[in-house]
Order: sequence, then C-alpha cells, then structure tokens
Amino acid sequence: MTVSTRPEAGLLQLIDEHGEPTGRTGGELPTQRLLEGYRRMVIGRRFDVQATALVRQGRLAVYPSSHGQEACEIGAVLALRPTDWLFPTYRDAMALVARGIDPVEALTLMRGDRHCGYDPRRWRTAPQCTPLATQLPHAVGLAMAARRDGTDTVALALCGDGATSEGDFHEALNFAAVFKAPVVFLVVNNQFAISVPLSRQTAAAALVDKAAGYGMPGVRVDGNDLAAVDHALGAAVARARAGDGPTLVEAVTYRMQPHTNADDDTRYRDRDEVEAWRGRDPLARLAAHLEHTGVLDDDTRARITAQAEELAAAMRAGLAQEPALDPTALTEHVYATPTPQLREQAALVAVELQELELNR
Ligand SMILES: Cc1ncc(C[n+]2csc(CCOP(=O)(O)OP(=O)(O)O)c2C)c(N)n1
Repeated sequence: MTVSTRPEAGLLQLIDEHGEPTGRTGGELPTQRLLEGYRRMVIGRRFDVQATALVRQGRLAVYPSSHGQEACEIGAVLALRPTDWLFPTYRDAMALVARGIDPVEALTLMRGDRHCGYDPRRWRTAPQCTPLATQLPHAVGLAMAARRDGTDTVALALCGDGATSEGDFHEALNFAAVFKAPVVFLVVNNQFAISVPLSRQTAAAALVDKAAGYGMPGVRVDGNDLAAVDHALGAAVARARAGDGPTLVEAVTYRMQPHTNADDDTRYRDRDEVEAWRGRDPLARLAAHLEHTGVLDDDTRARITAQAEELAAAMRAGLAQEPALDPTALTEHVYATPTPQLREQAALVAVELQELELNR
C-alpha cells in the first residue's frame, strides 16, 4: 500500500498548491507574518542543502534532512514566544536555526562532537532527541513545572509518525491530557519511519485520530502549507497558555530526501511518489501566494537570498574549523549534582588523558 491511499479528508489547508487561498477559516491571511515565515523557510532550506553538502565533504558525520518539511519546522518556531520551550528531534535542526541558534552550534550533534552544541536554557530549546519520543514526556514535565512556577510558558514537542508507536508517546499524551499540561504535540507525519511506511505504523485512519482516545483536541493540517500549520499551532498554543490543556496537531507532509545520508530510499519507495510530492513544495506555494498579494517582489527575494547565502558561507567557514574537544566534558550536564559514579568516571578519563600526554 502506498501513501496515496491514505485519507485526505479533514485536512486543514489555507493556501492550495497553486498559492490560492482556500477560504477555509473565513479570516484574512496574515501576510506580513507569512512573509517572515517564507524568509525563514528559504533560509532553512539553504541550511539544509548546505548541511547535506557538508556530509558529502566529510565535515558532518550524519544529517537527517528536513527538505520539504519547512512549513512544519518554521511553523513550530513561529508559534512560540521566546519564553516558551521547544522540544526538537534529530530531524529538526532547521527549527533550531529559525529559533536563532547559530547554525554551526545546531549541527554539533550531527558532527558527532557532543550531544548538544547550544545552551538549552538560553534558547529555551531542549537538546535534539535521538531516541524516538523520549522528548515528549520531557516536554510534559517541563510544562507542568512551568505551570507550578506560576508562569504561562508553553512547551511544543515535535515528533515523527514512527515515534507515535513508542510507549513514551502514549504516556506523554495520556498524562498531559489528564493533568491539562500546557503542551502542544506536533506530529510531523512525513509518511516514513526510515523504510517503514505509515500503513505499517498504524491501523488508524489518521494519526490525529489518536487525540480522541486521550481526550484532547486534534487537528490534521496540510504540513506543506505554512498558513495552515501556523493557524493550527497558534490556536493550540493559545489554548495551552489559557490553561485548557494539550492539543495534538498532525501535519501531513513528506520526507523528500532519504532518512539520512546512510539510507538508500530507492529500495523502499517509488520515484513517482517522490516526484508527485515535489509539486506540493511548501516554499513554491507560499512564494506564489505572496507574489499574488504583492509583498514578495524581486528586491525582497534578492534580500532573502543574500541572507541565506550569508548563512551558508558561515556554515562552511565554521565547519571547516576542527572542533576543540575536551573529553572530560563527557560527564558534564548529566546531573545537576554529579553522582559518585559519574565523578569516578570523570577522574578515570582525567588520568587517561594525563597518561596520554606523558607518553607523547
Ligand atoms: C527508541 C528508538 N527506537 C528506534 C530508533 C531507531 N530509529 C531512528 S530513526 C527511526 C525512524 C523514525 O521515524 P519517524 O518517527 O517517523 O521520524 P522521521 O525520521 O521520519 O522524522 C528509528 C526507528 C530510535 N532512534 N529510538
């Protein structure tokens, strides 16, 4: 079974594949906000293309591309205030850059240097999560703690379609719904978990149907339509902030590239299917819409392209430098107060390093 047999009914779309408004909400589309979203999407795609090239040059160990998923990545960041928290996965480096994190720091994990290259507290962005779905209970925990502290902070957690089969996904959603945690779950349904298609991941007609089982609202949006993603997440974040509990948003999109550079997707998916999704490109669609409305002209395009090229040049320069690594940092940030075992491990590493130094 291929993804084209999945039901498309109930999909919120505000701008269609030709850039035309669908009139689905009845309201005006926020043109300036969408232009800012478009700017971040163009920069995000340039980041993604550059990161993919840096893998080929041996500068990155691995890179999971989010090419084609830009509306989800940028929509997630647009929905949040700087005081809110983002819980990304390994595929969401583009969202980190859109949040303001330095692109080289955003790629530290993919370089294989450390688990996280940025300060999570400063950016209110958790380290990118590699084990599937474990970021979801973390997001719920942070949201509960923020509420107990008397703040109106919201946590937004991203996960993939494959992550919905993990126990942590169910535990997080159930707990969040029962205790009305101020959290939003954004399932980026890109149709595949490596080689496993959605049809083998769930027997539900749509992932959003899971929301009802936990007693929370669910919205299914066209994940290649920034306006729809922004609209749905805006409402979900406002609901969480008002104390009305969590929402599950399923964004239906497609992974245009292989899972990572280590994967050969020609072995499990049809080229016609990939090409069909190319016609739904989130950037082209929003560009067409913004051109129709007159806010995207040649000058604006040139300015955005220049910003994207500047970022790509900074990535090339930053990743051309050999990283300064301190092996003793391995045991830092594990616990606020290191355990005796951790201190022992740190001491062993220090002794080994000293011996290496002496034998040079
Ligand atoms: C707990 C856990 N089990 C298995 C894996 C191996 N694994 C890495 S990525 C992946 C597929 C994830 O697919 P999905 O959640 O749809 O996210 P996507 O990569 O498509 O963004 C799997 C099974 C893992 N990282 N963590």
